[in-house]
Amino acid sequence: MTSITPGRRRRPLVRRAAAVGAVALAVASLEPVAAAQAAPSPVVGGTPAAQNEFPFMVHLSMGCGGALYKKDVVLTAAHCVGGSGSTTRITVTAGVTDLNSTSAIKVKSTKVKRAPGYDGKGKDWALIKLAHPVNLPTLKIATNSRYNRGVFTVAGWGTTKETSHTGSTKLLKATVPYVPDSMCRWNYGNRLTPKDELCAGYPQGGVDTCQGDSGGPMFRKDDADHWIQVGIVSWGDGCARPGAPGIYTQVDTFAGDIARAAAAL
Ligand code: 4AZ
Repeated sequence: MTSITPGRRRRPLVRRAAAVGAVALAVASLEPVAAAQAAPSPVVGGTPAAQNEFPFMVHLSMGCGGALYKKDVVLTAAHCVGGSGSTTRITVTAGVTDLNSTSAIKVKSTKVKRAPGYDGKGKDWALIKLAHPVNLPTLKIATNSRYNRGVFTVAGWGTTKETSHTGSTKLLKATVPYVPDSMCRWNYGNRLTPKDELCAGYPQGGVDTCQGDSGGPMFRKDDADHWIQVGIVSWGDGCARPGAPGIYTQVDTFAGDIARAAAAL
């Protein structure tokens, strides 16, 4: 049994899901306690996603998003989980846009692998192993920086505004343009870890990921017109504020680590 310790908290404004995940995992192999309640939640300035539009999208019971990396492995954010180790406490909901749908596929976790060395700054990725594979398409991850540009799609069940604590149970989607690190630094300064993080959003704000979207994918089409994941919803100063882009884990930086961790999970 490996250690399961709550992650260090920082940026309380935007990392509320972290604490929930930490609690969920911290108790994972200990005594049962009340399960952490997932905030029903979705993306500021978004529109409903169609059934089967993003079949790799999953919802995690601690109130985060994720994407199917393998049929039995979900890629999410490190700040959504409390550490690495065995846990059956996470329920993964797949195959639906409506979390209340009777056709939802629900699978329990067996293990979590959080990014080695994760300390709340950068490295915001984690893998969740499922009790059994689900028969749904996976989302390929970027292995180089060539797709870290252009316009990205984000999707999630997070809140629809910064001040909300609840949202829709339906999956929402939005598109947000790439923001270069040099511009992203205008707002975030040294809080941004450029090699570990990608920024996206409109200068005027209005469209963004928000609380509860964490761990979900940011993706675009590759040259072969297939979806490719370039980011993981990580943090930001509030949601959809002018001049404060959303911050995403830069997936290509960790593609090798993620592949090795998934193979070993
Ligand atoms: C959150 O609390 C969160 N605007 C996720 C993404 C963003 C802000 C907050 C980006 O999970």
